[in-house]
Amino acid sequence: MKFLAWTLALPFFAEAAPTLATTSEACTIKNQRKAWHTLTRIEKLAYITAEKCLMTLPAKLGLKGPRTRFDEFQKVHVLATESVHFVGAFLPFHRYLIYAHESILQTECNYTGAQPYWDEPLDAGNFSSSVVLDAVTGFGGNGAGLSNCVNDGPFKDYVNAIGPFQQITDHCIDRRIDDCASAQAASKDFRMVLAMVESVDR
Ligand SMILES: [Cu+2]
Repeated sequence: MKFLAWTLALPFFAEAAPTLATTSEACTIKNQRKAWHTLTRIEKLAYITAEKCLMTLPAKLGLKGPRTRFDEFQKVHVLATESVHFVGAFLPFHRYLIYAHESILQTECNYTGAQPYWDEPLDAGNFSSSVVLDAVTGFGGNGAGLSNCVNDGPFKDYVNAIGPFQQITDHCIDRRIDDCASAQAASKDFRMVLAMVESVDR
């Protein structure tokens, strides 16, 4: 959905900055982002390995709280939350954060793939059984117990230093899936939201 919304905005940027067209060059390196369910097992494991690398690299931005490079992304998001949510900067900020995350996986963790994404409409109403949440070739399953700690998969033992919200506390990665709510990831809902965005832009 974000990709499509950004694509819709491109003509407006092109009008405001016509010099962009004269500076563009043909791509020499492909960085094609693919849906998780289309990746091979090797590609999935390569991404998970890179993400775990990020969780072992020491923080370097000097922010209060983060111990690892992974933590730093979460901290930057926490610090920016009040400024970038529910405003026009929402999509550009999050796209930039994802781009930075992808770039650091590649430059600091030897990841040679692109940032994968979750094709959510495929799993609408059924997130809990998505291949994205596989315990071996995914991100682990639903959380359990009162704390909703994820207790399987590659990230089950990570001690998260950032959050909840503005707090700095050590805690597990938690997850609580609501399959009823996930039904709103259906294609028809995406199309409805895009139609709303289009109508506002005009
Ligand atoms: Cu956000």
